[in-house]
Amino acid sequence: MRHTLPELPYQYDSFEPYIDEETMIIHHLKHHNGYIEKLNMAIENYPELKEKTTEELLSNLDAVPEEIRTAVRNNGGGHLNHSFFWELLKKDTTPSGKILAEINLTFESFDNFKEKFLKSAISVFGSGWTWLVLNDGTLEITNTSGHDNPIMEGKTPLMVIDMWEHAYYLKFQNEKSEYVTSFFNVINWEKVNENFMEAK
Ligand code: MN3
Repeated sequence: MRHTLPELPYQYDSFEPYIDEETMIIHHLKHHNGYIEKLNMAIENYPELKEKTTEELLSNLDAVPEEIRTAVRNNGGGHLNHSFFWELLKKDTTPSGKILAEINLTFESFDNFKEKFLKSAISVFGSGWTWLVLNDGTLEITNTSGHDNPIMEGKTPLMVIDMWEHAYYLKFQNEKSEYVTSFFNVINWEKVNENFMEAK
């Protein structure tokens, strides 16, 4: 199977003014697609790897031959993380249900969670991602570097923000915290709640 670019269930301008249209277009058609092309190239001569999903590849990198392991890690991770990220964007949802209750329990309040998430995100050095994950039944905020995914450490991703410069630089330049604050207006909390219920 060849990996292909997932179509987005919304228009590129759907998240204005929080995420600009131009960034969405370049991010999806150039960056995400680039990872997919490089992943397909890396596994081209490995029929057994072509049968695997990106989740399967990333959660067991030891099964990937050493000569293509870095390429699979970077580009398979890029494909997996972006596919997950796109699904988490939606305007006008509010945190509610079980996930909100769990956030309040773990972080004392939603505002406290938001503050911790923001701090963690702006502390990403170089390129990486900031995640809300379930780790052994407990909510946790964690950063990964490059395109690493928490499943590589046995954690289940619930929500994520892309902290690579290509995700925000056109609109926010070096104002990382404005980007993260803005992102909080387009988090699909229905989807995060769904991810949480599945992970439990
Ligand atoms: Mn990106």
